[in-house]
Amino acid sequence: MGFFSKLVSKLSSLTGTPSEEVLADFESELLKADFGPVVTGQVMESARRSRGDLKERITEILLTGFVDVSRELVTTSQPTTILVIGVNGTGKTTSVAKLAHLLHAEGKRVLLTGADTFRAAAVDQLETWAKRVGVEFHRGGERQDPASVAFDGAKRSKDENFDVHIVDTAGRLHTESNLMAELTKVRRVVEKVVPVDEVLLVLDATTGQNAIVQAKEFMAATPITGLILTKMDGSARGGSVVAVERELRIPIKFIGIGEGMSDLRPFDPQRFVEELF
Ligand SMILES: Nc1nc2c(ncn2[C@@H]2O[C@H](COP(=O)(O)OP(=O)(O)OP(=O)(O)O)[C@@H](O)[C@H]2O)c(=O)[nH]1
Ligand SMILES: [Mg+2]
Repeated sequence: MGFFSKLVSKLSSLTGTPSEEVLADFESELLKADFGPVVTGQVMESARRSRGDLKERITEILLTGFVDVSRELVTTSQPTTILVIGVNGTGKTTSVAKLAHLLHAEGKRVLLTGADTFRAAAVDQLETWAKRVGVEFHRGGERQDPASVAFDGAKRSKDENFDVHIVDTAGRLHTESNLMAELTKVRRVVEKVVPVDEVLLVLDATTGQNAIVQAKEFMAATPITGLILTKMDGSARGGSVVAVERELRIPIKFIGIGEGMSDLRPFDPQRFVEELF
């Protein structure tokens, strides 16, 4: 049963105006689920005037928060080139593996480049994933500059006619301006070889409003074409999907729902909202 089912049926079953206590409970559920202050405010306003059509009204409030654009991966370049970025531990490397798995299953030849050269373990982690998924992997030299590794990967992806090249980057704090500048450089250098089709920002759904703060800093460093919201499993905080896209106006292209390579779903707002009821 979806997040709103119980709440809406409770309100709808009341005769007369809902009590302040019932409304306060409802509001705190919405905030706990990370719908954010604006959506929560709009839903509460509807709830106060609660009559039979509450479900339709909430559906409308939620759906208007999503941008009306395609959520398909852009695949214009040859090879399709994807940069994956985000704060430490949000799930970038795992998402790269999941994406690779998805594209590999479509019959695409995929190359992964580990541009996270600060930690040897990070590159090993991606290599392990590449083997598991069954795609090719490009490793840079130890201590090689991330932009230069990404450049080499891009060159290889082109020379060897890969269909898709995905670059995994090191996690970085959105407040560290030199690391943000490095991202700009990674992109610029890759684009000497081939235009970047997608810059996907990975956000951890369980971090709520903080994800929005992070995203704004990344947007200042490089244009972002899509979001991946991870850790949507095992958490009742699905509301961040609505809050994040409403605020950032960037399409959520995928959601991560687990740690395995199959745990990535293309995001569909209509279906998501339906499942909340
Ligand atoms: N439950 C769950 N766990 C996830 C999901 N995505 C990633 N994780 C876990 O989150 C942890 C961090 O994932 P990574 O992919 O290493 O994150 P990262 O952003 O590459 O981390 P850094 O490279 O250190 O910045 C791992 O334990 C993953 O298994 C998801 O959708 N759901
Ligand atoms: Mg990583």
